[in-house]
Amino acid sequence: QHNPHWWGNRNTIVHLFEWKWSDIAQECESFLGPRGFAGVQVSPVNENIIAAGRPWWERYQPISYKLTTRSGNEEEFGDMVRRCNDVGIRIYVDVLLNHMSGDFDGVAVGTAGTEAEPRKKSFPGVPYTAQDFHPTCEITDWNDRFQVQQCELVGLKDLDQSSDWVRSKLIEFLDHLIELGVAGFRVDAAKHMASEDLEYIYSSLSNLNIDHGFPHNSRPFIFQEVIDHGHETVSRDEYKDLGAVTEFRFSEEIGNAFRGNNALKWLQSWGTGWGFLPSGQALTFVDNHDNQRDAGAVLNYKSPRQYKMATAFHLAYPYGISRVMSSFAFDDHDTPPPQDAQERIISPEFDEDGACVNGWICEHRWRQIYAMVGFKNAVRDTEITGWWDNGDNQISFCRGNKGFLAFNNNLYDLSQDLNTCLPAGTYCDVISGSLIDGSCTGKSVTVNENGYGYIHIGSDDFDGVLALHVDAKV
Ligand code: QV4
Repeated sequence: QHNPHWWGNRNTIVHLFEWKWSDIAQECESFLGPRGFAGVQVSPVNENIIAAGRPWWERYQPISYKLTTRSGNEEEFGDMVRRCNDVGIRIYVDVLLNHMSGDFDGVAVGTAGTEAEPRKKSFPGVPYTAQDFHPTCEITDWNDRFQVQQCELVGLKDLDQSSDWVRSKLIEFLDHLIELGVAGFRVDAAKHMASEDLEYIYSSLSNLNIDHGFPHNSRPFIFQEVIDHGHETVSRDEYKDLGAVTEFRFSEEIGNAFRGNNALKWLQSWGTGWGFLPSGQALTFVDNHDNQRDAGAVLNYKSPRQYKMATAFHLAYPYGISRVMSSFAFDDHDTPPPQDAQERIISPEFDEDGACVNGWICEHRWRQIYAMVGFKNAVRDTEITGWWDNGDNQISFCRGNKGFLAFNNNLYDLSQDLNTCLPAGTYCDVISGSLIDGSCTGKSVTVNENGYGYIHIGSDDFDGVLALHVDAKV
């Protein structure tokens, strides 16, 4: 179940973290469709606990499978899926199959008004009782398979997926979403579930809904959250044949490279050459909603220059199933999404350039990022050719004869003739500007009969990357 069911030449998923369904529907129609995105990963859709201050992570603590959260209700969800599918944007839901909520004193009331007593493992809204869960224990040794898969991840009540009842409830929940037209699922905390149980669940799911434009017998796309740094007892290899797996090493290594801890010239062998999963099994990202909050090598929107360069490389190099992060501004791990005084999530607002202004970061609306989504579509099905580097942090390469990329992460200028592999003509750099009414609003490059063009990226230029492709030829 590795096929994401993209439309046409589309290639890129965006995670609209904590967005409301009505805003996503609008975004599909007004921005994502026209800009050539392929799909959206949405936040968890089922009822969750209400945590004080409304941190984003309350949505990772389920109370029932009713589709009411701060993002909207079932009707709004269904409307979003239909409207997005109508403009060729697929919806993938973040699903919590591993656990229910953590401890809560007394009776908890969820976002759909359902009551539960998590401490007693009593979730009448499903219903689940204590016998549907693994015994309570803590994960202290992350290389102990029993603990990782049968104890409680940060105290979250751990469902027993080998039980027929639990399986049937999870399948019913996922099938309900398939009926509503989704294309697949991000499986949260997959590592904390036995792969045999997941295999049973995935293979029991319905085919995708033909009323939403999916071909007959289409299987749901599955991508599983398994964090594997390369030395884990529970490894990504146990899951990769069931569906795609999040490739966390990609995120860490691309961060290292563009932070300057590893010369860009080494990226020539990017992909499986770095020990990553085979391309079709790897869900790739510069950052995700968890690791963007951790200190370390991973880049996030707070280092925009390097972040845009890393994203350009991510989307230009033909490896993996690409996902772009779209964040809200945060100070610490618990910062809630933009909300009003009644704790309702607020809608994004945009300035005249289309950038988000009211607490939403919307990396996917940064020109340098959505332009690379267009680049990836334009060069689809071509290979890397014509690799060049200066032996250090200046590199360039072609995507067949359809696209060309150059990066300068050195503290001196890149100024020289390089092989762009493109047909002769003048091309707009889609990073510094766009092709508008037949001319370039940013840099342009003239390519001669031999495919060479003069490339300049100053060390103090606003962006350290330049990108040309055939759809932005003057
Ligand atoms: C606290 C203590 C625990 C204690 C527990 C007891 O920290 O030690 O056992 O109380 O009651 C929140 C709080 C956390 C709290 C927990 C339970 O932050 O302090 O535990 O709730 O009340 C998200 C957040 C977590 C959040 C959780 C549930 O990141 O902070 O916990 O949601 O709301 C591993 C896994 C990987 C996982 C990753 C974070 O292998 O699968 O850790 N990633 C996914 C999601 C992630 C999510 C979860 C899993 C859980 O991507 O966003 O965690 O669904 O690497």
